[in-house]
Amino acid sequence: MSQLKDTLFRKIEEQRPRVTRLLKEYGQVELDKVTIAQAIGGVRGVKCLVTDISYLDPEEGVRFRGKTIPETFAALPKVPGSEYPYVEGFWYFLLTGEVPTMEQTLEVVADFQARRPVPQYVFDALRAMPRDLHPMAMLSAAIVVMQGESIFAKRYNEGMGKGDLWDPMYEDSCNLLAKLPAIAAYIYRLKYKGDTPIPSDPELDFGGDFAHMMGIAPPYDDVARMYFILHSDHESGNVSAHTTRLVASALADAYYSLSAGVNGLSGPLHGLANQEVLRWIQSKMEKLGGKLPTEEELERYLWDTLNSGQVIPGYGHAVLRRTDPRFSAQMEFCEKYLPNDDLYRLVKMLYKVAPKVLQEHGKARNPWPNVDAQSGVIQWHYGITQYEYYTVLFAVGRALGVLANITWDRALGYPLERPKSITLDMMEKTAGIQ
Ligand code: HAX
Repeated sequence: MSQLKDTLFRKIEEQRPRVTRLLKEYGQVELDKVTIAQAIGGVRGVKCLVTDISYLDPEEGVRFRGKTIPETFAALPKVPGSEYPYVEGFWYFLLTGEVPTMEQTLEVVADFQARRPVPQYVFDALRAMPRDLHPMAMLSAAIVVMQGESIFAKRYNEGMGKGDLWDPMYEDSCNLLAKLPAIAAYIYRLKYKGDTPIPSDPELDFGGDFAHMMGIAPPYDDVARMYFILHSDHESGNVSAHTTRLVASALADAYYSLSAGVNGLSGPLHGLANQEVLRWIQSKMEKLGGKLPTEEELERYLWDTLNSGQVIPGYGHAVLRRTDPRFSAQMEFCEKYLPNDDLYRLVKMLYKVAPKVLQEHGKARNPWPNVDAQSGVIQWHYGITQYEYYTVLFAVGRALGVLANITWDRALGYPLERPKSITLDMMEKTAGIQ
């Protein structure tokens, strides 16, 4: 057994009695009451999901395994010559809650390198798809087309105990994760670079190999590492994480579950917002003949967008009530590497003007930027000018969090998810409406 799997197993053995005790002895303790507004309003704020992988505080932002984003970046072993950590070490950390040593990290790097080769039929399937298909649809299809590789499905069909389900879920998750950079880069080179895929470099780490297969020079390898880690997890209630978890709760394997989660991520109110941000910003610059707008012009543009009934992309959040620390982490990168980039300067100006306008508008509960307000700008700077591709990058990162979650869901034996519905009649009766 690898050090990661060994540590994970030890952690699972520690956690299981905690869940059993909570259920058996404290099962009737109330966490929250559900109101009509919450039932109609997308279950906002209802505490009914459990995960230890990350927690999203409305004021502070996400903590991965108890660590803030800066603490996470500082703690994990770094790729030599790079300022950012190994994605593989982050996977170890997400799964176990323990910061790995360099040796433990390099063991995962080698393990992922061995799991990396993508079956040829995946590339054949991608090539058979219409080239103008959205890259998220391609990614989702490429994941589910590998379902026949699932160790979980095979072992489940052979018959296995509930307590052992985490093991094949872990194996599928590692196999899938290790292959995602190559699949995502293949989609990019197939669709946008004249069908010129670049083979993987077996010596490189997850982020480094992705940058290499995209054909983009350093520091894009660091952009990839930063981006994948920042987008990995945001507790388990957001659409992509929750969809993955819901599908896996029916004991569907990681291939079916992640493909479903990727479909959820493709919504414009969720992961697609990063492509919308850039489209929105650039259409303003185009109208001005490529010039940066003044603050007054930008403010007018914001009002025009709001008055036409559209949202300001990249602003607002269902849980957060402050600037998203994932936005701030990317801003730090931009300040260092692209302070004079026109789009970045516009993002900065927007950060100054948009919260004030949204507050005045008075609808959004959170007028501050989320992760998507910034991410497309960095990708554009490094030559990825195809907006629609940005959500694929988000999906590769998100896979880390959701796959860690469904491995733990099986380890702790969480059951099939099945919330209860009621009718509008029943609700009106409960509310005392005649
Ligand atoms: N611009 C204009 N109006 C906004 C707004 C924004 N950026 N954010 C929220 N509102 C509006 C909502 O549409 C809602 O209006 P209605 O009452 O007419 O329906 C009202 O303000 C209250 O919404 P809320 O409670 O503040 O926010 P929600 O939890 O309903 O929605 C969203 C959260 C992220 C979907 C929302 O803020 C939004 O649409 N933002 C723009 C799109 C975006 O950036 N999405 C990415 C979010 C991060 C993410 O998940 N990335 O994957």
